[in-house]
Amino acid sequence: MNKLGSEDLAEIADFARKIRLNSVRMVWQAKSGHPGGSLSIADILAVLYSKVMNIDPSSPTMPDRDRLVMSKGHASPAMYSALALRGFFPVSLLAGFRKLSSKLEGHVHYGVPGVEASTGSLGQGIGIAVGMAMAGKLDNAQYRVYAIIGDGESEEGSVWESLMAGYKYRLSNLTVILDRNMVQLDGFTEDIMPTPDIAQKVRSFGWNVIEIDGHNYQEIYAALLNAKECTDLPTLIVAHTVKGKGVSYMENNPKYHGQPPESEDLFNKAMEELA
Ligand SMILES: Cc1ncc(C[n+]2csc(CCOP(=O)(O)OP(=O)(O)O)c2C)c(N)n1
Repeated sequence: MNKLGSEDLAEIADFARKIRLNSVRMVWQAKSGHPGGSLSIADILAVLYSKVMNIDPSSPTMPDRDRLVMSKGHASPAMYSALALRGFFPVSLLAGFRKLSSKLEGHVHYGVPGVEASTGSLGQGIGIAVGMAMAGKLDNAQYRVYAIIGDGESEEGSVWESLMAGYKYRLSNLTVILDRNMVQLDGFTEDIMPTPDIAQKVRSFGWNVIEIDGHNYQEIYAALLNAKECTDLPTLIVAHTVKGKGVSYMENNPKYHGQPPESEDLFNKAMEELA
């Protein structure tokens, strides 16, 4: 079945809503962090962690688990929220984000249950995922590897080296999701380094490429299943998203790439809009 039922949809919506609420709250409490690129991937994480990935939070290192590398490692608020809500560690620990003595560092950190690789230096995580997928093939293992990359991140040459390797080694066990929100750190990707028709570019690298609305649960789910069914090529899902999705004043606003709401009023407004 490639379609989600109404109960599944409601469950995913609730999961995504909680990822967003927790992400903004964490950045607000820490007085630093990255809300925009966390809000853009909340729906994708919700589908992956609730309906697609083979994981067991009570056994986070089971050998055949699916692996996810958050290559855009600054999206740690969303990643940690998804893992906590899924049961890898208590949700109460999210309050320690970016604080001394907490494991929840500002960028996704190995050692937090459910995290497969430390990331934050853009362009590195996708290469780690390629290595994991190669190991999986060599071992004849059943697991799949997922990587989430940013469009600003894709200005790194190492992303394209990884894409070439993914094709050469026919890593059909690898799904890369590109968060195509059109915004990077301090501006719009198409002003800073345009990549028109990035789907076509990656297709020409030999990959199976699917374009979706990255906030539509049915489309996210169908694309992830399509990737699983593609047994001879790695898959790139170009997920068209909105940076800051769900908080009106953050949407498409580069300012909220890496800063919390400036006032308690703005924080409360975000909480109300996301509730
Ligand atoms: C190698 C490297 N260069 C620069 C940075 C600083 N940096 C952090 S996030 C970011 C922008 C990333 O944009 P994008 O990949 O589009 O992320 P998103 O908009 O999805 O949050 C930059 C330049 C970094 N973390 N790593």
